[in-house]
Amino acid sequence: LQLDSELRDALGRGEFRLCYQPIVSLQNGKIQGFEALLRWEHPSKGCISPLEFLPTAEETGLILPIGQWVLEEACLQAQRWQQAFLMDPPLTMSVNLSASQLSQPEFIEQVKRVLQKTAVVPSSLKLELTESMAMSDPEHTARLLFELKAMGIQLSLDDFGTGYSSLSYLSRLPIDTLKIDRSFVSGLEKSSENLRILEAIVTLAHTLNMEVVAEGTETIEEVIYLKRLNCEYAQGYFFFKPLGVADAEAALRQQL
Ligand code: G
Ligand code: G
Ligand code: MN
Ligand code: NA
Repeated sequence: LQLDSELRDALGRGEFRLCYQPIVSLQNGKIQGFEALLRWEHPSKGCISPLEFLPTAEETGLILPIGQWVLEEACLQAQRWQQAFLMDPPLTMSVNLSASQLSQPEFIEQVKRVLQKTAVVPSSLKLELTESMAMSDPEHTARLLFELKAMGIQLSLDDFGTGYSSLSYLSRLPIDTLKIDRSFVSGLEKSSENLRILEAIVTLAHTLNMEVVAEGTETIEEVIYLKRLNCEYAQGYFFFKPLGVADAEAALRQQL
């Protein structure tokens, strides 16, 4: 499999696209925003998940131009939707970052350029990083996150609960949102242990003035528990799968 050489050409050939998974308010059931999820439409192999090509993209450094493309495309889409669907607050767009993007010296400049070029409201862009990314170079990451925050951008900690972050360090980072990993959410109604962990994470987040997104919400039972725990948002197949642009627009139109 010539993954790396094919990956190199994929960007130029326009083979990448983004799916958008709605993030839903548990208070009113409305779409608060989307998470942009990368897809590779391979000419012969069909749709390839990022799980399959991100490791190669990281190794080869191709993640940098790909990540830049993702950021720009997601911001463009967010700006279009904000114009077409007036919401208060404006709908958010969450974008996953990779470790190498964060360690790139030009990262802040690139984000600034994308914000200018796309004219998206900075506070509606949410950048997602994982605990391990935050922990790998704590001082550098902290400085970077405060700079992004000063630009008005929101920050989310992805897959929360699966990493090894230091809570004292985390509490000093300007994170707006904890995204609870789906391993704690799925089967919530059948696992009193998961339920207690979830309750503890929500309490922790609220103590630190963070909001909570429950990932991988698949059943009505999970939704009922999450509401009871005062979790603000949910994302998952119970509400929506990752959607193409047309389906995402149909979902937005439905709630007008
Ligand atoms: O889209 P899916 O749910 O299959 O995503 C699989 C994994 O790929 C997830 O861990 C997700 O965070 C990651 N991922 C999806 N899109 C992007 C992206 O644009 N950039 C990075 N770095 N990771 C992504
Ligand atoms: O790591 P990250 O949280 O960014 O990854 C998001 C991934 O989770 C995407 O690959 C998306 O397709 C997947 N996903 C979204 N909702 C659900 C769900 O309800 N159940 C499961 N199993 N996966 C989901
Ligand atoms: Mn994510
Ligand atoms: Na996640």
